Amino acid sequence: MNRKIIGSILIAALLGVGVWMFFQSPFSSSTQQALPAGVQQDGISITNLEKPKAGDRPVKTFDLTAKEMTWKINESKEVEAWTYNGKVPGEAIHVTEGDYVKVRLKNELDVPVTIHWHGMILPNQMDGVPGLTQDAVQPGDTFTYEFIANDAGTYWYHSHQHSSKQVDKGLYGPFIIEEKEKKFEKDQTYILDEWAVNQEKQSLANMGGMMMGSMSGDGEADTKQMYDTLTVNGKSGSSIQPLELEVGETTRLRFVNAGYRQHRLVFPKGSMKILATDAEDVKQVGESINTLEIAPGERIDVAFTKEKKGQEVIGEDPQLQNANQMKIPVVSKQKESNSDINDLNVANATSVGSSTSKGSEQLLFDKVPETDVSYQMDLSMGMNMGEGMVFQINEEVFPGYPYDSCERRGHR
Ligand SMILES: [Cu+2]
Repeated sequence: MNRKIIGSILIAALLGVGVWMFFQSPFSSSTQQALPAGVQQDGISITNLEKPKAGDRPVKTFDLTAKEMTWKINESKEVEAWTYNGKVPGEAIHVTEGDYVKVRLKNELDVPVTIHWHGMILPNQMDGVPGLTQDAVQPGDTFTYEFIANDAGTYWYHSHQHSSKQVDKGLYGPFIIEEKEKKFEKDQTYILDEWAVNQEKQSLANMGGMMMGSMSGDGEADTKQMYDTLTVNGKSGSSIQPLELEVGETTRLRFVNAGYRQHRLVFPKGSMKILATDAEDVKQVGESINTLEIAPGERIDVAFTKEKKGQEVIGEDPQLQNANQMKIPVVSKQKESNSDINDLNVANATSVGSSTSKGSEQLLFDKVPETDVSYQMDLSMGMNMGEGMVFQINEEVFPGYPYDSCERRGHR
């Protein structure tokens, strides 16, 4: 480990809460464990820590190559994407609880990358946070991640190097840890995302020109207003692969939101039950719901049953922008007539509480615990000199201290 990293670690430890705040972005779920208190005490650098050992566990090995690809979103839209193994989302990784996982990352891009395993509790040096837990993997270099897949559930992986740009350009994929005994025979993962296709075209046309503010000139969109295309597993609209299911059949559906926008998915009424949020099993009690609000970075698993004959649809709430582009048709192999299409019914939609996180709390606890201290954090976008659009907490950007302007309430 170089001195720069040790420096970063010391600064990180000193800044404490400030760094914690920074890494609480939707794209770094488990990095609060990255503050390496042990480093100062015994002087061992994270990168020299001993790797986990496979023992007699089954070893599952995967190769992921980060590379550029022209990715076809549908018949008329394509983007210059950054991918793991030439696909968006990247190669799906399925392992079984208890497996020892080895992932060899090769970087064929001309920028450094890493892989962060979103939601997984891992040994620090496998967490994929450049400058904190590893050096970023340079162009042409490789790095092998090794860890035990401990807790069954839905996770995803993504680059953590300049993640606002690299995840946006497609460097993400599903990571599924299956239970030793699967509860559902059928199992399908859907990763939601949004793209700035038209901006990319304009930006390519203006290559070398002066692009101001929110446009970096290479297709990266920094503001959510610029996203004009919604995708499910990298495809949009009629290019989205239908879900094949017979009437009465139940499947596990795993949803991951890899984008910057909250999505609200509407299901046919009475067809869906929540199984887990963020890889934590939940028990859905009370009234049936048919709307899922899924925040950036969040994962929600549901059991879905095809109740009706004919084609059904799971899709973005039609009241939201570009909703038509995010529709998963549910079809049976038997021939169906067009008159049998059962489209989304928003009028009957009931959501999971007023926001997803509140809903998750309600799902996770029989009685939601009362808080002692609460902070108000207003998330917004602002303009910064030299940087263009920035994400802010209480109008501060890292390393600012957003609590200064926070109202601290109810402290005992
Ligand atoms: Cu993440």
